[in-house]
Amino acid sequence: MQSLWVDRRGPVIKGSAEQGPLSQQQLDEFENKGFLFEPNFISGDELALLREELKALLENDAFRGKDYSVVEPSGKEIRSLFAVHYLSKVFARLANNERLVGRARQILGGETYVHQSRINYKPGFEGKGFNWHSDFETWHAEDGMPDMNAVSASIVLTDNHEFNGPLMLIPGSHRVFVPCIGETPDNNHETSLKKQEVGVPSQEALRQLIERNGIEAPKGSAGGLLLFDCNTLHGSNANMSPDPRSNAFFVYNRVDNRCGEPFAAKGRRPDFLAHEPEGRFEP
Ligand code: 6CS
Ligand code: FE
Repeated sequence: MQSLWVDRRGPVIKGSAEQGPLSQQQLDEFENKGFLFEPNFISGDELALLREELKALLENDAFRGKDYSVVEPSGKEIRSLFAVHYLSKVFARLANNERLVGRARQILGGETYVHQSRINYKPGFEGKGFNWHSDFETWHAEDGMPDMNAVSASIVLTDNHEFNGPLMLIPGSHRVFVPCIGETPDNNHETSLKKQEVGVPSQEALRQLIERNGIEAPKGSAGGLLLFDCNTLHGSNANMSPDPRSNAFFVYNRVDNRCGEPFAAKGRRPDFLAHEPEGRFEP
């Protein structure tokens, strides 16, 4: 019987506590669990400005219908807005903020660039979920990302509670690579960004990994920071509450891990999903 997964080789954390800003204890937690949640990372006026910009971007009709603005399966509400660090000066400043870049550099052990940015809006009642998946599986297969040297920084912009679909993660799942069955369909992203059905782990692999370490869903008020490894299995439920669950994500990739030809897809995905280190993006 084919094995459910392949064990990941080598350390997850490639930097050191001496570099800062994360402590040895925080690095150890990330190494063991594959994620680290820091409540109240951003607050006050800085958070208020981000929330205003979140609303302005959501209401900007210029983005409607563009490939980087993905709507929910219902076709109405915006599900994800990609390349936000190119669309917004406020989010560009946040993406380049040393408090984030320093964490990424410390975890990855080298200089980084933004491989992808997005705001997942998950509007009240309408925001649908995301099936369990490893981002690295997609970025390796479809964007040509060679190794697991990328980290996602998710900034919680609206309160995340148990009813509005907080991000759920399987602790320790970053230590195994779960191969996904089936070929990558052409232009897979045109459906996977709305509802990912291809490139998802088997239920047996999920069952065994969840039996080992359970599921965690960091919750809390707006302003928290969730750092998670590119290979940590995660997903989220639909939003069953009136409260939006809007998070901004920046994916930092190590410069020497830049994307090349896809490892399991016929063609490269559009640049709003996989930026080049020196790339420009024309909205
Ligand atoms: O395909 C991607 O790049 C996106 N898909 C998911 C479900 N998470 C990561 C990323 O935003
Ligand atoms: Fe994801």
